[in-house]
Amino acid sequence: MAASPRIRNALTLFSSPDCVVCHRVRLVLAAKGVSYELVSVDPNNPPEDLLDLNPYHSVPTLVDRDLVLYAASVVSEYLDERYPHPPLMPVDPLSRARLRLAMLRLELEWVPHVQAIQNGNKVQAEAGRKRLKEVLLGALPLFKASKFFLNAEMSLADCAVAPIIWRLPALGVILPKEAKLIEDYGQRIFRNPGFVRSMTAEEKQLRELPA
Ligand SMILES: N[C@@H](CCC(=O)N[C@@H](CS)C(=O)NCC(=O)O)C(=O)O
Repeated sequence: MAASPRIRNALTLFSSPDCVVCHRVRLVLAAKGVSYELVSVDPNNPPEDLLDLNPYHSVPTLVDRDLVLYAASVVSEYLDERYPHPPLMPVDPLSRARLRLAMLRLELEWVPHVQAIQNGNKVQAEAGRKRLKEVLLGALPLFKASKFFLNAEMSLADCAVAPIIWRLPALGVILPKEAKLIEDYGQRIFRNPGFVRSMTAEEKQLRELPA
């Protein structure tokens, strides 16, 4: 579908102010150093442009001239190919497939708990906290394996993982001491100037940046 004539910039991202999935795409854009127009969306009251462009009305939605993309995985992979430097995927097919699978599992098994905590009722939020803690502890070996998530260099997977780790204190998810390396991993990413650039004012309030 063609982009709406109301969209002024070639590259435009529809994004919500505290959305872990939107943050993932904003982090990819920040890592690439790409400038774009940010359209801030209240998911409960999406603007007409978004209703016209995306049949699911979801954020993040990216418009690049006549191309309209949605689903964070599709948008992130497109951006990595469209702006190849720095590359955010390894080159060999095996490592690429592993990272894609990890990102899929994160979408299916981690993100719904974040959203339950943010948007659910008290019972759903409490269940979300418990499950998110469990999946993170279950993933400890993955955080141990390399400097970044399943990879020696920062990748699209870190762009998906780090926004979740950033939110843990605000979500009320407190990890035990033996999970310190998850926090250490987070701090490595949070120190990156791209991470700071990726955040909205609302997200910056969620915790202190490392010194
Ligand atoms: N699978 C989608 C999910 C994104 C998502 O859950 N977005 C939420 C905001 S955090 C949203 O747009 N909710 C409103 C809706 O889906 O109508 C993606 O990867 O982009």
